[in-house]
Amino acid sequence: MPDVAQRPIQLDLDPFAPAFLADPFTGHKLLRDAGPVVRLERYGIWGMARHAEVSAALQDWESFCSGRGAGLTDFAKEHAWRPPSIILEADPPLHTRTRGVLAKVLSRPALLLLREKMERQAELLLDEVLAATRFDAVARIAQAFPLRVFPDAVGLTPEGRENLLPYGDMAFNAFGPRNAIFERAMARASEVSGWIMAQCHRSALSDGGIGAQIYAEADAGVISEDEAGLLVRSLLTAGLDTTIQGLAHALHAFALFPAEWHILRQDPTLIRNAFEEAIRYSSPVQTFFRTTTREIEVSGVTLPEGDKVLLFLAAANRDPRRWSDPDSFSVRRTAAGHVGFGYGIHQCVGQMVARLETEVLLSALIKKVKTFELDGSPVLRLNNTLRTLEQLPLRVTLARHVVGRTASASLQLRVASRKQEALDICSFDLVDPDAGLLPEFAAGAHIELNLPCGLRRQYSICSDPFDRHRYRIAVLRETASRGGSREMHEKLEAGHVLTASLPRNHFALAPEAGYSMLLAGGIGITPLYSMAQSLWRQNAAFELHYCAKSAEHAAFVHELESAPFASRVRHHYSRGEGGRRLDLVSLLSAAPAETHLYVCGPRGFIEAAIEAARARGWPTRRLHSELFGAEVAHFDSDSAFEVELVRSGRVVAIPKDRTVIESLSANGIPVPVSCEQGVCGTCLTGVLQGIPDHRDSYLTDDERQRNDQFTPCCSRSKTRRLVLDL
Ligand code: QZP
Repeated sequence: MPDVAQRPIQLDLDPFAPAFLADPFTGHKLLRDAGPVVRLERYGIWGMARHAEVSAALQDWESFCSGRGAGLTDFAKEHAWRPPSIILEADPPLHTRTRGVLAKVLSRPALLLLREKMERQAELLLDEVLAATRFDAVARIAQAFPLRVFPDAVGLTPEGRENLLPYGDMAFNAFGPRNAIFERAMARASEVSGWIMAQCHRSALSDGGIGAQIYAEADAGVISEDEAGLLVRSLLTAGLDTTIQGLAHALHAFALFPAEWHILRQDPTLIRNAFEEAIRYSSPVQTFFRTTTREIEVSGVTLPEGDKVLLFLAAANRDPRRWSDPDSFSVRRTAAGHVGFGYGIHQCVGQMVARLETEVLLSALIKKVKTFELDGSPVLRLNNTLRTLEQLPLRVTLARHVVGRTASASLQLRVASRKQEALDICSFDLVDPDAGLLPEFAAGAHIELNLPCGLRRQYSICSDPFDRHRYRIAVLRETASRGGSREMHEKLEAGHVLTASLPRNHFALAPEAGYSMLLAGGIGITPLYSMAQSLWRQNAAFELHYCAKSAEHAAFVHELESAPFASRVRHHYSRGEGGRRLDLVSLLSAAPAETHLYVCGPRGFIEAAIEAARARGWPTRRLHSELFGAEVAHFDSDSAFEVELVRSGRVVAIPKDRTVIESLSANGIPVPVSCEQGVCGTCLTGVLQGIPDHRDSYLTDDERQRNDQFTPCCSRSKTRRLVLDL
């Protein structure tokens, strides 16, 4: 085809008419099949409904701006129904600054502090609702849950909260034309808006809430007092109807695809993906507008400057050009790349709120509900932007037993005993609450504990893998603790029951090792102690070197001295007389050929040992390490490094000006990715060796320190090479 401008395809279609909104699927197919860009003459606007064009327009914020409004109203020509949002309806540089504030207060680490409270609320709510087996899931669950957790999290007063949903109804309708649906929503506009605006003031918000955290950014000078108020307004506009409808549609999808519920119950680790797929499949936010900032050609059609462009997110999310079997809901599908949250710089900054609420609710629901089905037709409430379920009648059957241990990938563990092992080190014996056998683990494995305060912490198992009756862990009380080790030391007593992950292992013994050298630094003894017991049972040759500040700082000293393998253990102390410090160089030179080295401890300890071994020519395959402790290493940003993909053995160079994702994709290795700014966690990838330079706002400090995963969309490497679980 010659490369000439094509005449635009015109459609006489009203995407805001009741018939279209009641059944958008027919209209979406028509729009997609009509062409990559269509002219919607009724409104004098352009429309895009295919994934490729929608996604490209969302990423090109310089050509398709938001500052002239994300609705049909062009702020350059007409009055907005309220002062524009300073994040949604703004472009850089204003947007960059305001987004930074919300990104911080809505980041996953910030929200995880709310998780435990949410989990309790979900349990309570579901116990109330499931007293009946037939109910309206919109009112009882999809609305009730966010209404119980979100306004509290923001810090709103209890009075007047009934204004929140009418306000959302107004705002989402106001992105469309001034039709009858809009007029109905605006009936009580001044009263409702008045209440909302009053809640945005600093004085209306309780201490410690997300609202107060936004005002703290005003105190820090990042935004003005007025801007803080407008950002609180953004939370109140966008934070409730969206998550409510996300939940409602997710429940609807499971009722329509009952086999998917079954799959989720068998493997709850799919919940995260199920959330993503529910957003793709249902697209609560159906459409959004941009405005062209210049004349721009899109797939052969020239759009002039200053025109409104309607992006059909929901149509793109079911575009058969992008998705196979797009109208099926499948919790195993890779849904990353959907545009249900938008894409690019404006991608939903509150997505972690939605994700957390949905994950918490689904996690509680799979334990309690075995099957559910529609108990009548769902009722829609037509809205110009948000696909809104007003009623979802469900009938459920309850699970007689909670989801089983093998299916749920989580464990209940009872603290059988605790013991002070050394200065600041306490060990805990964790057992099955029913006195049964625990799942097997191999030496080097760790478990993740959900602490009562809501924090999650990973601990290596230091007991003998042969002993299936207990997992023993040992915890160092860290002075810079963010709460985990303090809670373990001060609160965790015999008799307490915790949930934990199944054992996972990123630090396993190499099966082929002829001789093993185990080097422990401080609390790094834990996985190595387990390894020593395992190697002893296998009659394998090994030596264990245990470095600590002093004998008082070392755990398990007496046990190790009376162990059957005591002759293979050497203690090294850095403080005090005697000078029994570890001499790495002579140790490594005396090692038999083909020795494998296992190192665990603080970063500096590991790096010194690994570097010394490398310097003596030890190949990577004989070097194994796991990082403990909390130091922040030297920040050597934006240098080149390389990644090794463990499954294929391929090594890919990452130049200093390219992300890992970009470099992998340029080498034909696609990794699912979404926000490309370290917010969403979609691209989270396991790291088997090397130390990532974390640049995301997804991982908690604790998760970063483990260095066993990173976000390749924005994070880099502190070591010359990262070995990835790809
Ligand atoms: C609404 C605001 C689906 C979103 C576009 C919802 C939304 C986001 C932000 C705001 C309003 O900033 O007021």
